[in-house]
Amino acid sequence: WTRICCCSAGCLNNNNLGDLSDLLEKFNYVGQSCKDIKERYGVKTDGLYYLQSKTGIIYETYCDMTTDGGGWTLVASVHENNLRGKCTVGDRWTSQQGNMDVVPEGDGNWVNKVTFGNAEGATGDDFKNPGYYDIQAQDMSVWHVPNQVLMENWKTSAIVRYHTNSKFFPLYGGNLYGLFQRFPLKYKGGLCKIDNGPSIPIVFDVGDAKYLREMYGPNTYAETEPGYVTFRVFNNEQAALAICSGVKVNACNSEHVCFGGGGFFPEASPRQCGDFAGWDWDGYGTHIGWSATKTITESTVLLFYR
Ligand code: 3S6
Ligand code: CA
Ligand code: CA
Repeated sequence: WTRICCCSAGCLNNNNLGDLSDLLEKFNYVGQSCKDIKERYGVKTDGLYYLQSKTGIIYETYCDMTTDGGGWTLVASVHENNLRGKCTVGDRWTSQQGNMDVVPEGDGNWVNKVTFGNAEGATGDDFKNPGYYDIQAQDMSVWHVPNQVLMENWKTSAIVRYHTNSKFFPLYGGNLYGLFQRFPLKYKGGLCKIDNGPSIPIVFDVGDAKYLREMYGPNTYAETEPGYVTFRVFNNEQAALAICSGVKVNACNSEHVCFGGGGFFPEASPRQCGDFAGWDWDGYGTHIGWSATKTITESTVLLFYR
């Protein structure tokens, strides 16, 4: 047959039915999260899937369907496009408006519903999708992947990969959006260390705790304890930082081991303002003093929920 149905809008035929089935193929598996898709359809393949938020937004993101049983949804990436630009364009996870005490919360993207970027481009620029605020999660997974690596190689190219397994998110609002409502990222919003947020133990899928801790500057070793992910810490000058990947911080020069945060970093202004804060304090990528390695400085942080 060549036509199965005609109406005033036209006919369905072999050609456009083929197109339609190609389109529908993409929606074979749809769910509110990668965990939802895994549980509904039993899929075991890493890659891009369509998700639908509670409010009906359809979006595409990467699912890790294998690590520790799979079901991990990529919800965001934190990419540093130019560590020498201090709260300039691209610093969406701190401020793109300059280092300014009159904008203490910076761009506010940790606690709003603005989305940006795309999944395939997540190692080339910042990414944030509706899952960031929509998915009620239990645990978090973090990958540090060298900038510009292609999606099919993320998993094998990651310098470190780890996840939490304590189901901590429900205690703190169900996801990062909820956590940072409870622990605001605001300059002068609290004091180091008494107002710092939670440190959650992590288990490594690639690399280990010591390797990750030692990616930060040698001077930071005395201020950190490996094997945790830490949220919302203040530094000596009351700047707020969002996430300290791989470490608990026991002192207050946290700008060298944490990323993201509010809009004002007083010490040697504007040198610590930007998505990767003061990771270049003793030179870019030098791994001297307070400076991180070039490897971690030039890697994007991928954030997953499950
Ligand atoms: C181990 C060297 C300590 O140097 C200090 O670190 C210096 O006095 C400060 O200016 C500097 C920064 O606060 C590091 O964050
Ligand atoms: Ca950025
Ligand atoms: Ca300092």
